[in-house]
Amino acid sequence: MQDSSYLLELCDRFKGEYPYASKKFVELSSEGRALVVGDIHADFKSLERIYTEIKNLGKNDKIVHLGDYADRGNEPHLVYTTILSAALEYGENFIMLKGNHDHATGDRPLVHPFDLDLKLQLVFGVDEGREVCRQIMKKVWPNLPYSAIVEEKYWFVHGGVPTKGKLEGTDVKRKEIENPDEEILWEMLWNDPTEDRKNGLSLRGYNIYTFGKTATKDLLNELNVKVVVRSHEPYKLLKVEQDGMVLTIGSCPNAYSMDKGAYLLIDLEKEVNSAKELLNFATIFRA
Ligand SMILES: [Mn+2]
Repeated sequence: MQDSSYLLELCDRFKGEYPYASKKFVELSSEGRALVVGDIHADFKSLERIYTEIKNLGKNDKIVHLGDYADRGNEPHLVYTTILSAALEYGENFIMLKGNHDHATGDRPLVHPFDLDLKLQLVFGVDEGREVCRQIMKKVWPNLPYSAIVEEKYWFVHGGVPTKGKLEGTDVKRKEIENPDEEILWEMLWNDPTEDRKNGLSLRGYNIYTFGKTATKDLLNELNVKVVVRSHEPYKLLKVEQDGMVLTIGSCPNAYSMDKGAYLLIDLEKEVNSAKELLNFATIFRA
């Protein structure tokens, strides 16, 4: 069995040392570049591949993780150890967003598959594994920001646009994105885009919706940005949707039995009008 003390120490330090630990909404400057990483889902091999880019980053460059760190893959301990150490090392330049797999109501994660507990037990032994899982849920998850913005350009979020159950469009205000209630947060973590104008019900579950083009346009206007950059559907790999208003990125091919994964290294200083332009900043790697 492996020793869990370093990972437990990282969990302990996270709330006090990670600069966005108490923030729900991160405002990023448009200086430098952003290494944007989609869902990882315990796919450590892909994370290592993506992190080879870090050595090329400068002091104004950022790393933006779009959430979903564990479940599915077999190495959540290595993924959490690596990402939490990077969060503490890069501080303000490291944005570790919350995904639906990094969210609990009380101490109950409301997601399937939820295998973090079991996978950690396999690595650390039953008691220690359970304890590491508890500590991640208690000390890391509640301290992850929900979304990030680069003014006039990008809104980064795990799932997407909240609809509050409206049939078409959304009247969610910037203040509600900055400080969402549980219902809006839930939709930000769980929703997926549809190519319809209207919103729809999602097969994913209760109070989850597909957001249509009108809702996306409404929120882009409200936030004064051009593109929603999100993950949550890794099998889309790198997909421009809704006439260039939405980009979906998938970064964990090994967790989804895919042969390729993707990440972005966006030049934030460049003007942007469509998600299509982001394809120029993408790298596709082999699983
Ligand atoms: Mn997800």
